[in-house]
Amino acid sequence: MRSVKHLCIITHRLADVDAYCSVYALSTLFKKYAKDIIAVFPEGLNAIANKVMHDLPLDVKVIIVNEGKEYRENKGGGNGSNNDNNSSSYGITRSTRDEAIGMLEYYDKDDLILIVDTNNPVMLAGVSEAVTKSKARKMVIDHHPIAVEASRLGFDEMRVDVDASSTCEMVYRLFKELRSRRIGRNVAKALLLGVLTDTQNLAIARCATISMVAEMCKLVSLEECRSILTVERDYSERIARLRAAQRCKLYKVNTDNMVDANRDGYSSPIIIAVSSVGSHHASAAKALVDLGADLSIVISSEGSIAKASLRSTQSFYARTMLHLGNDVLARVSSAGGGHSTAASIALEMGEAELTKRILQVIRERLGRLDTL
Ligand SMILES: [Mn+2]
Repeated sequence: MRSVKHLCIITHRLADVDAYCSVYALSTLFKKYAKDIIAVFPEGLNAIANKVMHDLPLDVKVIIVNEGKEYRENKGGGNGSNNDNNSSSYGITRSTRDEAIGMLEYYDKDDLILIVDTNNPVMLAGVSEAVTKSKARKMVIDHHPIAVEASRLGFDEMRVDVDASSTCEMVYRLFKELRSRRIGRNVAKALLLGVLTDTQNLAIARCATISMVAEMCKLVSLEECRSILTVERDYSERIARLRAAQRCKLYKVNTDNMVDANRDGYSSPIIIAVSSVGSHHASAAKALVDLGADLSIVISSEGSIAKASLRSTQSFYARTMLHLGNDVLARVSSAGGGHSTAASIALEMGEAELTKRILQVIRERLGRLDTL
């Protein structure tokens, strides 16, 4: 760390709040160590992360890799540090992947590539190859289970902790370890935003996370962070959620033969909801679980690519130990993966075929699926 010339921080494609906020905090932490810092966002940021970016703009160079599209916005003055002006200009370069790739090719041993919130090369989209080939030192900070393909990227150091609530929590630990940088208000806000997002507003937080949250709360309020994260769903997303419910097919899994079938209250059958939408499949999958499904599968397609989003309840995972990322989608294809109760995949195939394959894997683990 003492001698980093160029630092490039890369997140997974379509960065979420945890990914963006990790980049924000790390870029502040590394200011002191690196000569220059560049943040790369493959395929941009999701809607809510974009909102956070407006509130907490990065004051390092930002490259948003837009596959196939070529246009630029000029970098606005670099001294956006610590100002409270929410509408302050921030520098963003939108570019094709060539610029990011060219830069990584030029990196050498004195440079560092930091991958955050993902360890799966697939999630790096267009820049994955360039990272693999780069001569720079490489480090990953992540709270997802290690993907088998991760070794391909050739990391010099891996900080992976699946017990951490979020990558932001791991970045917080890094601050503590280095002790070289006091955590300022904006960094505290970023770290708290990442934790809140990845713990569903602390609903699934563990005790270890709470002490960090308490420390951040000395600098920033929970209310302020929650207000940034609240977004009204737009029309198309609400329609997608309702359509998913309208079109959904239901299956029942008989749980009589399951080991813990008679554990208190656990004897009711498992309900699986399968549906398809034109867009917002992840939100729709979440909606079906909110309605009462134990497991939901929502498919949508874009051109010749079919995408699926899977969600389940915590109790479904406790009963079946079926990890939606590792046991279901990673088995359908190496392009799939995710968490125990939320996972996604995108593959070149038809919707019907993808649905069939996912249900087949689930059937192998849970047994017969009866139509409801
Ligand atoms: Mn995360």
